[in-house]
Amino acid sequence: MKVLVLGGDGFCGWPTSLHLSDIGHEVTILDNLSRRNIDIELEVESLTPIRPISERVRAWKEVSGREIRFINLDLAKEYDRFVGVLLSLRPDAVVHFAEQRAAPYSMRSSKTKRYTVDNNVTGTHNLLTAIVESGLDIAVVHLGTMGVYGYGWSGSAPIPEGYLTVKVPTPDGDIEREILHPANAGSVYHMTKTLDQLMFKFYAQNDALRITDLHQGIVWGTQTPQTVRDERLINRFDYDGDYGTVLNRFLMQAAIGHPLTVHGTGGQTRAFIHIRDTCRCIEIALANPPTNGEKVSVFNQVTETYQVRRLAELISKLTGAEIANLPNPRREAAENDLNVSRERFLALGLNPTTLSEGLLGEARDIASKYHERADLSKIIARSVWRQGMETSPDLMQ
Ligand code: NAD
Ligand code: USQ
Repeated sequence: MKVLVLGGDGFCGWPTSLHLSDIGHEVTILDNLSRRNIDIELEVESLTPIRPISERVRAWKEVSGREIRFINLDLAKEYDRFVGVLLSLRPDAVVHFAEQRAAPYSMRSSKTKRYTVDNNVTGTHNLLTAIVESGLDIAVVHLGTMGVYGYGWSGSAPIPEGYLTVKVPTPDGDIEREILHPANAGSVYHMTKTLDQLMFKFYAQNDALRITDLHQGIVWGTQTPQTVRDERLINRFDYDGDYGTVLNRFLMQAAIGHPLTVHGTGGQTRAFIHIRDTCRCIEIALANPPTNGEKVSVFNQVTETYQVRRLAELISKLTGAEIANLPNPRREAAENDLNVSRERFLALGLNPTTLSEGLLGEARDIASKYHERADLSKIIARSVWRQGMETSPDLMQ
């Protein structure tokens, strides 16, 4: 299959591109390298030393004999060029990772709120309208987020895979309708993913586009069977207060002897998936697209749920790391349950990687190997959800 990977230089996009290439797909990466530029803006770097994209694809050719093409293009700003790419490449499928994905970054300032909305919403809309303009029948696989559902909206009922059946009272009695699960975003970033959903619904209905939306949980780990094949292929590992996600941050903090930065009581329960399973889920989604005219196909792309404080306790037990309960810079429920339906991927053959499978150690080893690259001043999360919210003290000065 010919696959165009939008955002293929990023944390999920790079290992997925290698995985798809390794199993025989013809892969082209399109990326504007904005994530690398945000690192420069935030004065922080991936803990792992990631190589320039041209070197990455060259190394992959040397190691695997397979070619991955790279196109530097801004999906949100270079619409005509993007239509040209679709017409010349004629991909069978597009995998869409190309969005600003950090909730804390999206809440830093009005500038980053506006950038996140402009980039994510316009980028996704450009993709959809470009496919229609091209006249090609291209399947879309988009990375959404578990955060579109919010946490605790429907009590203890499992969060369904995208759709909810509701009863609408009418003068003639109740009628049943299937609706998208109500959106309940917790940040400007998560809000853009709820807007993406509405655009997908419209284009699937109006233009019969074939769209799969994957509501992914928090991705942890860094390496995959492809990225370990050469150091030049190494995946990024974000640990800073904006882009680092909770489990990878805890593993890195434990490796350098930093107290584990639990926000509030750590009663927040979230969904998780290992990066290897992300790659496998995309492979499965590409192999099982909806048909033209079918509704958007939604999967919950998660393998486990954990409470933040339980994760901290688990890692503390493994490593002896201290736990610090910091004031929470976010506006979010202090405690929540999370019960997620995840039948669709399991039914299609996903064999989940769990936290207990030795991969915690692998991620910790990576963090130990590169610990000298860490800038300790970047660890504490400084981005607050509302003016006046308390920020946390530095724990290691
Ligand atoms: P990332 O920031 O590492 O990668 C995103 C890539 O997209 C970057 O390489 C960036 O340069 C590129 N990009 C952004 N805007 C672009 C534009 N306008 N034009 C071209 N390229 C652009 O993020 P990630 O962690 O790899 O996440 C990928 C996708 O998966 C995102 O949409 C994110 O919302 C979703 N997701 C990620 C996680 C996670 O834990 N990392 C969890 C759930 C969902
Ligand atoms: N948290 C801590 N300590 C930390 C970092 C985070 O307690 O040092 C807490 C946060 O307050 C939050 C939870 O851990 O309650 C998760 O935070 P996170 O930064 O790991 O994840 P989040 O902001 O939700 O975003 C990440 C990705 C995003 C993706 C989302 C999936 O950055 O792209 O969409 O996970 S989900 O959470 O399922 O919506």
